[in-house]
Amino acid sequence: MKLHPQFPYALYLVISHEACKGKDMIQVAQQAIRGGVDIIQLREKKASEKLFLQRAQQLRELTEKHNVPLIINDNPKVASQVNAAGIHVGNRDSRPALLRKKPYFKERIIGYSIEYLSQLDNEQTATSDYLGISPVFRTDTKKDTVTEWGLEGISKIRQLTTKPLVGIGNLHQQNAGSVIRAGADCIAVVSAICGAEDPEKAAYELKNAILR
Ligand code: TZP
Repeated sequence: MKLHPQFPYALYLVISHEACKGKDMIQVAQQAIRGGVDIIQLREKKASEKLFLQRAQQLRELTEKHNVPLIINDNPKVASQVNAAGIHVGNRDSRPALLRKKPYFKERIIGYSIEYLSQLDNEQTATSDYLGISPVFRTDTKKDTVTEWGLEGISKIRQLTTKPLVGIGNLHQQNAGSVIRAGADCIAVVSAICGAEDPEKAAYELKNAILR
């Protein structure tokens, strides 16, 4: 595969304390980085602001050491407090066009999830750096989703935009390659790495499946 020049990452880990199911989140992230994860998003939907910040700070220390960009899910304050590389927002979260006007996000990565084709024409898409195709396949990790894009959905979106596309939703070693071949630039996963017995091995095998 060829990396997208504006988003040169192939394997994207979306992590939370909860998804690590009792394992130490920072250790899981460290193993995932060793296995080949290129970029990490901290997505804490259930944590208090204080815990979110604490976890973000710990993850920032680790990612900085390994030169891996850290993206914060839908919390501009935490993102700027930890000097994150960027932010990811869903269709019902903060608006990319508004975030872009804030000095902190002017030059940082803004990711935006696509749930409807009509979003492709809006100002939010125009001001974001990459689009999350959410979800590619239905997943128990996030149940409040609208469209199951499938491989056909990715191909369709690929024809309509040159923006970097990040597929997410029930992706694993067996289907990651087909998602890239359908037109995605990057694969994002939660459980395929956080829920794996050996996160390093899981990341390594996923990366191979993508780059093959
Ligand atoms: N957005 C769309 S699907 C999803 C998110 C955050 C969760 C993906 O989790 P998993 O475990 O990789 O299916």
